[in-house]
Amino acid sequence: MKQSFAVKNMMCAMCVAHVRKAIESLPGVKDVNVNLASNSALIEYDESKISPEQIKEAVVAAGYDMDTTPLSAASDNSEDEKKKSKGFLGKLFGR
Ligand SMILES: [Cu+2]
Repeated sequence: MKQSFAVKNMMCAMCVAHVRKAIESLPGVKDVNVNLASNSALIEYDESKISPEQIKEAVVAAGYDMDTTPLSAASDNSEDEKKKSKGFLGKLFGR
């Protein structure tokens, strides 16, 4: 499962490193990519081993905050792709 979550209270690269460390040290987390510009963390995790709530706990323990509801941008990627191809086909058929 790969999802993006909103992370709050990050101010600089050090914060990003703290948040990343807190998340990546958790069991069940395979990969973490924390983005300061978008205040988000793209997390690849095993949902049978860890929940967003548990990930949030680690982020809060590190001094930051995280939404447990995934950002739609990450989970809706396939939807966007569908829309794009629909538009492309629409153009192709002159609609
Ligand atoms: Cu900082």
